[in-house]
Amino acid sequence: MTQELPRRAKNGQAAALQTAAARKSRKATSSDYNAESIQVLEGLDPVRRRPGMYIGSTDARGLHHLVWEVVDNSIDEAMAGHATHVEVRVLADGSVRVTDDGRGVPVGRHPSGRDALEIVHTVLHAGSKFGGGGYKVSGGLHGVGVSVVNALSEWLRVESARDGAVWAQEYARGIPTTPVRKIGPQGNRRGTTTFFKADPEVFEATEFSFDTISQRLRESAYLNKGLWIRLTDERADRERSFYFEGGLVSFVRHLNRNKETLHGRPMYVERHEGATSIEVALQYNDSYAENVFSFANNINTVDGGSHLTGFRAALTRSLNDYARRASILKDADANLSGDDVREGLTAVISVKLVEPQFEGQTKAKLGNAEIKGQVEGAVAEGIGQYLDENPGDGRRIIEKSLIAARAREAARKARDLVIRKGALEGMSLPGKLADCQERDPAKSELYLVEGDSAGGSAKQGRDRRFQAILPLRGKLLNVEKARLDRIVSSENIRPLVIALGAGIGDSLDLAKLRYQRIIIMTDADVDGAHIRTLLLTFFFRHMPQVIENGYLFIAQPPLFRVSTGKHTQYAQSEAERDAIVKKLNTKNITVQRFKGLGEMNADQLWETTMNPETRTLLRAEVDDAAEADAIFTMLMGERVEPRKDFIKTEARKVQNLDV
Ligand code: 0RA
Repeated sequence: MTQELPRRAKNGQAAALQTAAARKSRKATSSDYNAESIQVLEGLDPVRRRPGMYIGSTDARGLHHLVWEVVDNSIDEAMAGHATHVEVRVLADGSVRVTDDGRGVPVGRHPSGRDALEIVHTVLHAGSKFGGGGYKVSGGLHGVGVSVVNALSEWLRVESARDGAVWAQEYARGIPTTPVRKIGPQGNRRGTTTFFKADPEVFEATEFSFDTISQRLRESAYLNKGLWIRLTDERADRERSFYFEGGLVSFVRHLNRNKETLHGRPMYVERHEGATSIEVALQYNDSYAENVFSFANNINTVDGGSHLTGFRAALTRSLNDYARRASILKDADANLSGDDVREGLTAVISVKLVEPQFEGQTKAKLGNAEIKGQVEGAVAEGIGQYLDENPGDGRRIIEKSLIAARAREAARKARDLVIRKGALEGMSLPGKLADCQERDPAKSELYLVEGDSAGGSAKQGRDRRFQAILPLRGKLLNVEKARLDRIVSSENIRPLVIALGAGIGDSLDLAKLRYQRIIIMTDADVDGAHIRTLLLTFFFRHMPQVIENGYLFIAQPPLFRVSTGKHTQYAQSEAERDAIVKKLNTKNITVQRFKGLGEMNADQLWETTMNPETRTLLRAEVDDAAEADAIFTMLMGERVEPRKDFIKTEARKVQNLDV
């Protein structure tokens, strides 16, 4: 290996220079090194041309994909049993360092003549060709390879401690700037360290978020019990370590941390079958929401798949079996449905398998058919045994499911009543709704407006051809604390459900949704924030498909109007107002602060908040379902203490509270 180095040095430098030149000319020149360098270029050029194809986007989410990619390689090494510690450090200059104590990325001459380390970092999808085997991930945005990170980094440096030495190589935008060099003896160091700086030419912003990284690393630590993960942020002198002896049991406890649970200890199932491992933890709480997360090879399979199907089948079957065994359900009683037994359920399902097949548009659905039966068998056996050993817990869970079944029946009746009543009135749309003329949902917008006076301005200001207005008055029901039967009969939610036209609960049919832009428009004050949160909770809990399809938006009314008599400008924040005032410095200006939507006249409301040409809308998105659930539980749930804690912490961040 050592004797290879001088040649590699020459080759490495040549490759770096020639690739840069070739990028301009797009032509191969004569020498061998050039031909090789062009191969390198062809390897990563598509990544720089279409980064979104490889990391999803170039916004904050795509940016963080760089970290996940590098960290996941280290976690793969830990899953394969070769590493125990992973450390992520955000450095003072905004670059990131990821270290593990695994075997080190292979170094040395590859049959192609180039160094293995260089190939892994400069050829698309090369990583997997170096064996390692085990639970490597394939498909989707995951496991695209460190070469993608390299291509999208202003610079990257990798160090691999193995075979008696520490080896290093550096790159700029994916192109080697040094050969693979021996930088010192191995000593007692082992494993891989990667430093990289996201390329500001590629990303809209290059600032990494401590909270986002922390959240993800915490989740990885839950999914890999016994693995130590540390996060350090030099920018703010913060540090956090994750290590969970209990793995998924700790995960479920964490998800239920602000809820009242029905049984003290989560149920836990672990089974290994050949190279496949299955792990499931679950615990019921007294809420009405289902909170089930599934993973395959540490990837959050948000669209479920065979492991989730197997889990659900086992849960319904084993709870019904138990209920009959314990004579809680009698011969004449109907079985509990899947929906009934999943009310108030928090569960995490994690499978690890050698050749995962990820399906669907987002590659977030596990396809391997054999997994269904394996999960179903393991879970049915585990739950059955738990219930027999803990009959008190069993009874509480079955009773909760029975109440859920009755509530579902009551909701069905209430819904039928609503529909029949609507039919009797001839028109099923609520009287408060000022509908639009457009009938194509893709072109229709519904504004949900706080209060009658703002509703009035909105009705006058709108473009009635495609904009409908539904004023919401009075207290909105907190859906977090209510079951579906109360929700469909609530005075404020029912008109909303009817106006949307898609039904709710079991009968929800998104194809019938009358508007594909649903826009929450509330005042920029505390009451407005409250109503907005209630509405977001409603959609998140009862019509998540509306959010998933990108149909839910939040309007951004301005806070200030700055006018010079001739010209008028609007500002959405104090900073924006100050900037405008500063610009107009030589002039006579009036600044008006809008206390609420009702203070704006119809023209102003149209111009600032409703006109598609000039308005800004925020789209509601759920990035992290576990975190979103935790926040809604905390903001809207039964427990007061977590809410107080949250308000205290968040209050420190608030600069200007408008009460
Ligand atoms: C394939 C083979 C071997 C190590 C790795 C991959 C590896 C890759 C990364 C990426 C980050 N940390 C890593 N640690 C290890 C080694 C094969 C061998 O030594 O026999």
